[in-house]
Amino acid sequence: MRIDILTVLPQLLESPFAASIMKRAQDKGHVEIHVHNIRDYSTDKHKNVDDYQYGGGAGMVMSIEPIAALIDKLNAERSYDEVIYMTPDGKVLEQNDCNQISLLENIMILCGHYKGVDDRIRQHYITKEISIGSYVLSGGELAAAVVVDAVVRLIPGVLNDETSALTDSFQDNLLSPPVFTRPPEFNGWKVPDVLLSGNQKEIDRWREEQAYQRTKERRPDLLEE
Ligand code: 6GU
Repeated sequence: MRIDILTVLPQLLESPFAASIMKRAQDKGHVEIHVHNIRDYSTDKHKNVDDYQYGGGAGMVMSIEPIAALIDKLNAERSYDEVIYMTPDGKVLEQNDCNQISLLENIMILCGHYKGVDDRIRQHYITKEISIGSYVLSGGELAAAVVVDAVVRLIPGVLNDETSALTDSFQDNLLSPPVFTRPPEFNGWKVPDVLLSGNQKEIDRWREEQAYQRTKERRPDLLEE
């Protein structure tokens, strides 16, 4: 998979992909992540990437020219399955969206800033609009990093058996059961006996029951789906 991220703040997207599973996924060739600075495509003499909005009002709008120049350049190099715009008024991301995006070959992700982008970008270039929740971030970069992380870990081969995505919370509309490791007792707080029993059938049954109970208590909406 190839992911091109379009941003006015490329610094914000350096560390999220430079460690752990995201780094290994790139090193092993499962994904290429390219971060592009929109400002490099400004032809304005001050390298501006935003302007006052028509009709008046506070807040700047990201201009169409530099973004269009960058998207046109990328489109000429390869064909993209989706051009995603990160925006608080997009569809709220869920695991199923991530599963679908993880099957794609090439995607672009445009990060919004200020009051957003000139709407003609959305009308003529964007194929999917994503939000990561009902709250407002200063820009789309952190949200884009969330999407990339959630998607890349689903690409076959990125995770090994121990970190398998198949047992993640949400994959079966259930939250994950509680987990424990050594020591078996700390401060008098004990690990549930069943996990030390060696009876795999009992353990599996206990985990299923716990997953169901947790989901019922914390996210009953998932059980209704
Ligand atoms: Cl994608 N962008 C911004 N700026 N805020 C958000 C968001 C995106 N998703 C939730 N809040």
